[in-house]
Amino acid sequence: MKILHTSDWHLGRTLCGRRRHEEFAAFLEWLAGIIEAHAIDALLVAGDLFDTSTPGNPAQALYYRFLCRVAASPCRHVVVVAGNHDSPAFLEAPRELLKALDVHVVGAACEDPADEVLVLHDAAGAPELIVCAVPYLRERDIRQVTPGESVRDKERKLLEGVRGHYAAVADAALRRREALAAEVPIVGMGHLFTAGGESVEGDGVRDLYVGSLAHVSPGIFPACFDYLALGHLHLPQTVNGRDNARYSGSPLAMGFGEACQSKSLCLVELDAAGARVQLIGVPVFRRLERVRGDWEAVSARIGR
Ligand SMILES: [Mn+2]
Repeated sequence: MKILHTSDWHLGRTLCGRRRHEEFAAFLEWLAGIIEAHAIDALLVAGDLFDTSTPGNPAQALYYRFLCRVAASPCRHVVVVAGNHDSPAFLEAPRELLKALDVHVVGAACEDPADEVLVLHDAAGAPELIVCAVPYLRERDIRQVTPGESVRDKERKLLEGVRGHYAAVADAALRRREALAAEVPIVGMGHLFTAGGESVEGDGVRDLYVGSLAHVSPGIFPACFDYLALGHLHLPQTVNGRDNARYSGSPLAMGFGEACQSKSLCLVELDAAGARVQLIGVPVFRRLERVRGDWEAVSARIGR
């Protein structure tokens, strides 16, 4: 089974006040082509689909048009979880309608962790993949506030909350698999910062978590995940060197700080032997460049 993992599209994001609609449109057009060319069975989008909780109409139009195109392609499933930039309510509003297109959306942590477990079926109706679709976990989802707690108590409770949530969802997934009595792979999703992760200055990532969700250690993720598809960090990277646990990274450079990064998607092939990952480079739809020097040098560079 072939899975495509991406995240952090940030549709609607502007750069120095300029709209980037054409770049986003070009990316989604290219992505739809990749899904068709590689005969992808499931597309996983690990959060931050939109840049703000109230995306404008052009960004929404891109998103829905893309989902309709993928729904009409041989790609059988799309799973979307919310990131810290997304509004859970906005993403989930068309949930029932999208379900009819085989697009599954989880905007907020569910009261019953089993509700974040999706069993996806192949064309013949047999289960082919279990997805633990964990969205960005907000403080209120995972932490009970008690009077008089210290900053350290708060951090500890957050980390325990994240670990507990992943453990509960993984447990539910294992129970579902047992009930299916079929050797179906399990894929985890999430949108969070794991310790050791890399970000760069000016990508809008680093400052998000100051004073909020702490950096979880890679050890909190349950061992039953055959692959872990994460979002939040914009630089493509593995989690702690594990080939089957990755941040896909953002497909477009979100700022000049990311201008020199090569952007990619993760194409994951799952079979009895496990997960094999191949990176697919995303073309640069508009080149960003920092120019330094005196005016003569800068103006000469711009003129070229
Ligand atoms: Mn992001």
